Amino acid sequence: MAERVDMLFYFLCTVSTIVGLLISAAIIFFAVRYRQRPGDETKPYKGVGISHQDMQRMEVLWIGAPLVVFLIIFWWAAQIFAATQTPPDNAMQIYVVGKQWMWKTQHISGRREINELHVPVGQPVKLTMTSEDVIHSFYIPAFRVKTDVLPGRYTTLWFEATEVGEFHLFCAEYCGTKHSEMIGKVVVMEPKAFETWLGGGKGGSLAEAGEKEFTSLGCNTCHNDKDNARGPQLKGLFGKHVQLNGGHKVLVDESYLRESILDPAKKVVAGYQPIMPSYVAQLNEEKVIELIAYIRSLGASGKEPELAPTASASAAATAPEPGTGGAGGNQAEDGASADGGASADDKAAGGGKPTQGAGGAAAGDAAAGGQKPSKDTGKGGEGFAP
Ligand code: HEC
Ligand SMILES: [Cu+2]
Repeated sequence: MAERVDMLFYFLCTVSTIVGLLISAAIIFFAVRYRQRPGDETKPYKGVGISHQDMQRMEVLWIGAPLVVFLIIFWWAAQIFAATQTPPDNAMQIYVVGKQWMWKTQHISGRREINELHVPVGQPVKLTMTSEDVIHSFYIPAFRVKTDVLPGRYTTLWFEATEVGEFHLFCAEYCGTKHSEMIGKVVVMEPKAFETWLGGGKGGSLAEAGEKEFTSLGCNTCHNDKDNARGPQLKGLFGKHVQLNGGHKVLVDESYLRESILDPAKKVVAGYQPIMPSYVAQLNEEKVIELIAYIRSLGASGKEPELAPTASASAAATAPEPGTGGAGGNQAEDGASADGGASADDKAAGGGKPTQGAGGAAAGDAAAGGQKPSKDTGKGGEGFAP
């Protein structure tokens, strides 16, 4: 993207310079040519002698020429803007949480970083970002990309690094006392080196962490494979269109999942009662991301969710009927078109998988019911800046 942004920038500079020089030259030329000479004050004024027709021609010219130039700039900039807003389908997914005053990044593999972002060269990367407090702005000057990071919603940014190396990462929105210290670096690596790095983290993947949350928060008491489940089936949900109470349809993306977890009553799935409690008090943004990664993994890879059956017995005993009818209606809405996102994500996850050996170790870890992925504040200290 940097090259395209730069070309437009140079074009703007060139046009501005040419126009600026022309105007300056005209000012100087006219000031000299039509300066007042001795005796001029006493001569009668004769007018400028431009015909009505000439005047009209000049008007057409000075309106038309800038219009053409501005339309070229608009068309060109719109192309670039559209490109910056449209991550390719095979983009690798990474999550970013901004807070006063640091950047926390989470890779699908489960590897976490603070004020650092490791990415492979030559691979489109899509960041899904949110803030835990105030407005921040994620800015990588060398890549010519910048997107505001807002509390309460997800924004995205994508880039494809074309060179190996380290690049500055800034917060570009004044966000409090230590705003100027909210800096870091983007480390672009050869794909091989990146995979090794990615596999070096401890703990399971994001989805595995999310799966644990899902069980420990009791989500599975309502969302499970049982026929009389009180909540809708979450398998294969991501990327589909869901029918809501009141007739609207929504696309299931990260924002929708986030809202469904933190403010479930806002959009109620058709055929269901708004019985799901809000988890706003129990979850921070990083945990919400883990849950989303888990729910995505249900749709993306088609792997069976391992929902612990504990506690669902008592839940089912009190479960009202309406849940089941709705589930059928919900399934019927599953559009065929919707699967693009999920399969794309599949690829991205595949591309970003750790190397065989390391990946096996990580999976083993998690399967053994191992520890939670270490907190970013760093007791695990897997590669965080000291
Ligand atoms: C008390 C039962 C219950 C629990 C516990 C519960 N949910 Fe729900 N959930 C529901 C019901 C009922 C709906 C459908 C109505 C609605 O949209 O609010 C729903 C809807 C959802 C949806 C939207 C599904 C769709 O098809 O659009 C998501 C995502 C979701 N829940 C995730 C979770 C997660 C994650 C947890 C745990 C943190 C959780 N739920 C805990 C009952 C529950
Ligand atoms: Cu900031």
